[in-house]
Amino acid sequence: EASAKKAAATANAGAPTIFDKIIAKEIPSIIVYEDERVLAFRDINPQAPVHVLVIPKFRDGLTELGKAEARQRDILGELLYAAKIVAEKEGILDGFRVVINSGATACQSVYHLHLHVLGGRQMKWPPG
Ligand code: DGP
Repeated sequence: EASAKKAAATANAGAPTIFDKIIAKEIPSIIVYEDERVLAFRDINPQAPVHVLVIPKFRDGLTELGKAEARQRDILGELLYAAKIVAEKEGILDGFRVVINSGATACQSVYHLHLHVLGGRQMKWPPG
């Protein structure tokens, strides 16, 4: 299992991030949903009563949405559908927000693509 984890990490282009350790369960997280390719866990710094991050388990160069390639369309769709499953599990299907910060100008801080699923309160628009 350790070598499989190492192989998966090597397949990830770009510097490792804290999310690699969360995927490997080397650091704890509160997992809300998980399948073979997607992991969803609670954000450590929640901005709403529900704040869950949805990430690909194999980053495969997907450091940020702005670097996505056509071959990654399937995983991008899976992440979005996982966001819906998270919203359903969390009981916020009546209204929730999905955010992707792509790049420093958008305040992205972890360079492993992730969707923020936010809800459980009245959201405002425009976002900051
Ligand atoms: P962004 O700014 O879009 O790159 O969001 C990164 C999010 O990751 C931010 O909301 C905080 C969250 N985060 C960072 N480190 C950890 C961690 O170790 N555990 C968890 N659960 N969330 C983290």
